[in-house]
Amino acid sequence: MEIIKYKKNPILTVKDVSFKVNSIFNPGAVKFNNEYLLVCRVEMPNGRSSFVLAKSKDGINFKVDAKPCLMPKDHGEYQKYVEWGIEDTRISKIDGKYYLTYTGYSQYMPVVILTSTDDFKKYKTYGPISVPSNKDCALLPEKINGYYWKVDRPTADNRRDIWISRSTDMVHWGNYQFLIAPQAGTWEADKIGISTPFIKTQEGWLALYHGVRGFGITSIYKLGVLLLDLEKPWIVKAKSPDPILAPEEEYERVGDVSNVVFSNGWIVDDDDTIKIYYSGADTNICLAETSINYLLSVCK
Ligand code: M1P
Repeated sequence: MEIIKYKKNPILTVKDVSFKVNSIFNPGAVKFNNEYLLVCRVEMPNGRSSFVLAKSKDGINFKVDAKPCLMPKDHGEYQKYVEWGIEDTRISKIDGKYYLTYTGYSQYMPVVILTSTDDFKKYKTYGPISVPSNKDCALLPEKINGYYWKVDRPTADNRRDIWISRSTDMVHWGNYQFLIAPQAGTWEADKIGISTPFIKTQEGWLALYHGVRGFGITSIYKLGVLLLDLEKPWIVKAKSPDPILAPEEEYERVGDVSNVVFSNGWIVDDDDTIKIYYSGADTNICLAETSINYLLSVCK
């Protein structure tokens, strides 16, 4: 199975939200209590984002909750690092608990925030697990060699590379290592960032990443595939030379930010098909289906 975009995309828009928002997009995704759960970013009319839950029995038809589940004001002593909003969570189930890694925006610029939950009702935040500027953080779903692993994108001068680091408690991180840089002269030449959380496969740790290329006053966001070594996740085993998902349809081309497909959540179904939840033009939530086999096959 290649990539099949759902024919009735988008599956969620502002019309599905009962409170006033500018947009709903970039959801983290997880299966919880036999339901598909999206932790969606809602950009409020003032331009600052919070998260709201959307739930579904079939992974296609979602109902959005009547109010946000997590807002900047819920961050206690860390509120100053999320004053301008929380964005684009990745969700990983580790040791039976759900960990959310997302961007906290503030006058200090983007940092990665770590928060956990058992039930998507109560949340415990651990505050920033990076210094600025850093974002697009995904965790590996299990310990390797006694360590937790996170992959993120620190920014320095004109570098936009992806790095990996490790931790024994998920709060204190070290052993930072460069992982992969944008490939010059290609669709991802300007910057890359990890998109989805990692999935364990026989071939390695599999994730989607986004690549960006600028053309004059506009940029195009597309998605590719990354595969890390199972035992030594600091080694890139393979990546897709070409993007696997790109803005083509009007709902991906036209919106608050044109020509963007962006994903930070996917769900593996029992039969090995994967539902990729992604957003078109930073404005809606869409669905595409594929299989692990296909994603592995495009990695060279
Ligand atoms: O507008 C596209 C995306 O731009 C940013 O992503 P990144 O910094 O990784 O390039 C984020 O603001 C993201 O939310 C947005 O979808």
